Amino acid sequence: MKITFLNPPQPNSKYKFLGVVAPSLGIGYIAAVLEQNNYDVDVLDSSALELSYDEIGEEMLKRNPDIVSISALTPTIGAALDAADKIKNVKPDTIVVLGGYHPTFEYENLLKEEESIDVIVRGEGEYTMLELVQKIESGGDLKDVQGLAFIDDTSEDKTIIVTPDRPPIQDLDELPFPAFHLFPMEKYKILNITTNVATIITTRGCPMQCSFCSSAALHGKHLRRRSYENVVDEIEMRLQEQNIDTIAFMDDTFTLDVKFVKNFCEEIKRRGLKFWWGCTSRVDTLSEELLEMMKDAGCITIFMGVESADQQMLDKMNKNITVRKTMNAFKLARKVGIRTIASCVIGMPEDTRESMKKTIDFVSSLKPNYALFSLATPYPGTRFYKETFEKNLIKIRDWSKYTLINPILETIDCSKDDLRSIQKKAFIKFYIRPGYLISQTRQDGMVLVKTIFGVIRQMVSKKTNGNTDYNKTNVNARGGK
Ligand code: B12
Ligand code: SF4
Repeated sequence: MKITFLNPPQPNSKYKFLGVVAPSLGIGYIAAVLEQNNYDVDVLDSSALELSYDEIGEEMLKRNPDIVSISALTPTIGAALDAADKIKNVKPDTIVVLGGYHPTFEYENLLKEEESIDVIVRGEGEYTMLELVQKIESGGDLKDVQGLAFIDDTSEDKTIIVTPDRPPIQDLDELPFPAFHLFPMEKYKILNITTNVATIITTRGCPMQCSFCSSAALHGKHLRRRSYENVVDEIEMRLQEQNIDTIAFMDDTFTLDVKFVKNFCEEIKRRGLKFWWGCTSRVDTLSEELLEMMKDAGCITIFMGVESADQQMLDKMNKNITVRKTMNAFKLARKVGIRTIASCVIGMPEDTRESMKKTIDFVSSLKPNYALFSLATPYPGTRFYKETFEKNLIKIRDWSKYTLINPILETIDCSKDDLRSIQKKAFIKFYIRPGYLISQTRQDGMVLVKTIFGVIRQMVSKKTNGNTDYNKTNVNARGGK
């Protein structure tokens, strides 16, 4: 039985957030589990390879898989569905499976409206996919596999069968390392530059449960993490096998478990491993001691969620941080000499021009090296989505626009156009400051600073320049307008 994993095409270059094109760890893990169980697996990353739908069709005829498994986020669901249509068109007997964030929460609309989708995997995919493939192979009953949704083909009215949820994988160390050998590694980029950066994830789940976060909705509220030995084993392997010098930890909050981080830093030193790394953090998890240890172990950049300067807004998001803690974390990182990226959200329904201005000014006062101003976006499965949906606040149903740079909501005193303009001005205000430009260029060099400017300009420009925009936008599952 042959299984091809498909990462759908990027509808346009704006989706390449910060110019990042990275291998999907989700697909990498599932493919590794199937390989471990002796299945014939390959990966078609049509985003990295910049394939058109016709080229995807040609690849399917060449590769001839029995099952194609497609991964989809909310903004890529339209592209995933168009790819599924293409696959069914060229090879109607292919079983098409859909998984990932968007299908996990929107399986009902998808199955009812989209004939090309045979099965949806909800939640964590490793063992659900393995059992699904085994069942398909043996001709068994899919109802016995936890974590699936599919149409009951004996029903006349498209009854959907939803099997019980699969409990989260408790021991992440039992998983093989992601099967990166199946990916076109030379195609991956950060800031649109081909890099020698590897991506690794050490945790799943988050106890914080911020209202807008899909990750906590899919991976659950208990932090599950790999042991530090297992993580450092993977790093050692990647340093030996791939031509890399930098590791980007993709965890939502790498520093949530302080003991883990300390052990991890000590283990890197003990094994004498030399590489640069960057990670994400919550402002309430950092101390000077921890930052010193991280720097000593090679950490050069930390991405931190500032979200808002307005305590009321932070509380609304259930963020559980204070403005004071944020100031302290940035001060400490600067003192220790680790670069910071501040990320904030503007345009929550209760945000006002005043509170957004406060946030934008606050970010500059933190003196981060770089800043991101995202527009509040309600992703399916989150509490934020439920609340804004019920209050009829969602103005845009086209899922391809759910990229954090398009206004989806309006606020008390701002229209969508106002929000777009506030976001643009926030970027300009932060980045176009003479003192900032001089100090950043001194630290990171002209080339890097220019590249970052180019990427940000592309992100917030109104123009889109892709040729693979999906073609059906008037249906609910694809995000009717
Ligand atoms: C790393 C990351 C990125 C990276 C790299 C993406 C990549 N290629 O891996 C970059 C920076 C490029 C990125 C960009 C964006 N991202 Co991002 N990203 C993440 C992050 C932090 C980790 C993803 C990851 O590797 N997880 C680890 C793996 C093991 O878990 P997983 O991805 O969930 O996969 C499991 C299941 O979902 C499922 N599964 C997934 N795919 C499939 C496919 C099949 C067939 C099956 C059966 C199962 C399955 O099984 C997997 C294994 O258990 C997540 C948050 C998170 N913790 O997951 C956000 C997240 C996925 N990103 C998100 C978003 C919104 C974006 C952006 C739109 C904007 C942005 N600023 O972040 C862009 C759009 C990218 C695009 N392609 O359109 C949202 C998605 C919400 C949604 N409903 O779509 C998340 C959940 C963040 C959040 N907190 O809300 N992202
Ligand atoms: S935004 Fe970060 S801290 Fe909040 S729930 Fe999501 S992962 Fe946890």
